Amino acid sequence: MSKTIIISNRLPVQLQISNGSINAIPSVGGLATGMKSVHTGGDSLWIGWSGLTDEEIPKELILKIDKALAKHGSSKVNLSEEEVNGFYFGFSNRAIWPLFHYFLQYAEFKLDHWLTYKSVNRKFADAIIEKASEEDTIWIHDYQLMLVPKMVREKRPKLSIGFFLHIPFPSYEIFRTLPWREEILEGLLGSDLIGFHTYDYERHFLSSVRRLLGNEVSFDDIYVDDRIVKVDSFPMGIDYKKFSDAAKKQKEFSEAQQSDLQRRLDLHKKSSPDAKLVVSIDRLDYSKGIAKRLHAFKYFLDKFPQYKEKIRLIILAVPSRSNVPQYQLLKKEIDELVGRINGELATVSWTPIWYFYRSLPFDNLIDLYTSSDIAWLTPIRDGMNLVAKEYIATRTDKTGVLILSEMAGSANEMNEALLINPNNFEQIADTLYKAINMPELEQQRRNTILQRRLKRYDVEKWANDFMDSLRKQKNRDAANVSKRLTDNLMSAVLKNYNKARKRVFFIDYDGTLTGFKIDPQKASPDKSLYKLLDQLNEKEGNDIYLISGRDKETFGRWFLPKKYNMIVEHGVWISEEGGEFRMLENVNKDWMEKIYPVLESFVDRTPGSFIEEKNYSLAWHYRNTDPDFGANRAAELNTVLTSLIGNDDISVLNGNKVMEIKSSNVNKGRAAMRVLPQEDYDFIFAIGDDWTDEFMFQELPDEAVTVKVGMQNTKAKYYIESVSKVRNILKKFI
Ligand code: GDG
Repeated sequence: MSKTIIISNRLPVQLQISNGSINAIPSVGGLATGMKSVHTGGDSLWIGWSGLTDEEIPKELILKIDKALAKHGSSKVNLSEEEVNGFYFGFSNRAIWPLFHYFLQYAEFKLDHWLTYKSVNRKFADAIIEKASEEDTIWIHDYQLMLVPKMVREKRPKLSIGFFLHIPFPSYEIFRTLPWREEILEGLLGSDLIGFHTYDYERHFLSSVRRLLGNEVSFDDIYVDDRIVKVDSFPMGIDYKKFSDAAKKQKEFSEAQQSDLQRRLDLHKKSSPDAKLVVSIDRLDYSKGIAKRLHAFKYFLDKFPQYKEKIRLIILAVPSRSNVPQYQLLKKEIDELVGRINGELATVSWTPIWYFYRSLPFDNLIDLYTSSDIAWLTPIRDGMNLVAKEYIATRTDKTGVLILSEMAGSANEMNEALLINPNNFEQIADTLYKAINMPELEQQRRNTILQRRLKRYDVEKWANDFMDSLRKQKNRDAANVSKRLTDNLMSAVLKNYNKARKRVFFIDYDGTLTGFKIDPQKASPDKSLYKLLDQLNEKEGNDIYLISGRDKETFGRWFLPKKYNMIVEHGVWISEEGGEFRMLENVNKDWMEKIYPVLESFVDRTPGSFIEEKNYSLAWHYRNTDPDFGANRAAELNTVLTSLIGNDDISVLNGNKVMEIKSSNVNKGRAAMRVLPQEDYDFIFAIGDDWTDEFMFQELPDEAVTVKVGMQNTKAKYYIESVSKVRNILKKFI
């Protein structure tokens, strides 16, 4: 039976060792809860680090620990202290975390950290390879394990692999500063599906892939060798029911059942009819903007002094990564700031800030959420921010105001919250004022909408959506695979070929017989290509047509007086058996004068693009421009040309990074069909890589063997993955 394997840095179980006995306690964190529906029964396994280094685990307990973890469907990856330091505290949290949260100034790029990151990723990958069978589905989590997908794919090419990034993916301008940027992208592209919290992170990732690796990207599909990798956004939700049920239960508590914290919170609320509680909960992390929030609070109290003695800010900062120097500095900064503000403003009956530097039990968390009139979350960058969602879920009477930084992923889905820029103190102070004075009806209106959405798209739905999408991707792959020109299919093609008496080959040039070059003039044929074409052509019964959009001068220079046929400029000219070019199609070129200056203006405004002037067509090449910019300009040019062309009999072809304007009655399909009746062919073969070749695939008779180079949608019967395979296929006909 196939199983699901989940991989994350940490296992969803906490290990406690005391007096030789082991206690494995399931974690209650968001991820562990969310994965419940995926991580169930005997058909799933969770692989991760236990939280204890090799040095911390007594040798005699290893087996016992493995058994205890197995009971929770978990299996551990063993890490030494040195590995944890280099991989987790080092590369993950001193390079990737700051960089991906736009704290470039904190990012440390150390070679030894990177090398440990790589070797630990290899350990995780090996653990998967050891446990996975061919039909299994693998879901890898987060920034600590970005190299794992490729490492697994190399050993197990058929596995279905998903990856989800829980933190932001930064813009290309930030990402490109990473010394090992290509390896990180290639690592991720080992997946079948890559998920992000928001569309912004997704488009940043796609842009980096296009710019740094040069892969072809079409909408959210990335073409990687013989695979299509899908990228999508899945905004993570919370266990809504758990939070709202806990809040309901807490409301029914008698005074005796209440926590000490709850009593303290109630005391504050009773201190004055307009007393307000504002809560903020985060890990102590510079990305969460705690220091700025404190400054903003002081700013607010200076601007609106009437709220002194009435408003209290509760800061719950959960200790995090205290081994990393930057976090130690931050702790010091926050301690001092809280001390300074409290020292300056406190009165005998009022302390403006209650500051907890610890993790509180779940029930206390609920006390804080349900008692606070306002949740104030001001991250400078945050992948999602689940606290914002949890606060809303606990507001059973629908009151309460959420102030949320627009830099948090969750702000995308929580428009009804009061969104702020965490750097704008004036705006924050005014928003806090607005929140304090927001009428209850208004609060309820906003929260009703928010709650409805959070309830619907909860964490279980998130996990199931991701898994569904991964399954669909696998099925899509399988559908694609059926068109791949495999060895078996090729044998059948060869059988027909050998039986045939008269055979014809239509072979495209650029992107088919040769890869793309920055300068198209440099893509001239090499010796082995001449040899291959000569041999194919000399074979009894074979006719070859090189069929290209190139101009006749270039092809004449490269191939004359070779004895094969050539159709150039998409079908305007033909040369047969080494003869001079003659016109195959009568075409009008009056339009060129009108269009040329338009293309020139696009060249001027699009660095890296150029015009190729052919006898009967004009091509605007944009392969060497910035990919996004080039694509935008191409769309713009398309609009301009469409309006200019009007009723003229010309058309615009969108090729592979080239737009070609030519007479409408010229295309490769029409040209191929004109030469076809000259002989009684009983084997027809056509191969090409781009849009212009689709005309041929469409026009040729049904029995023709048509082959697309690349995995994009095609009218061809078969495809092969890349240009590197074309010559081997053709060699089989010799
Ligand atoms: C990363 C991304 C993304 C907090 N204090 C206590 C406590 N918590 C719980 C909260 C919440 C969780 O911790 C924090 O989740 P966040 O989403 O706010 O932030 P990160 O830890 O930075 O998580 C983030 C997330 O991954 C998921 O993809 O949203 O952007 O940075 O669930 O309730 N829980 C208890 N006591 C506490 O004191 N029991």
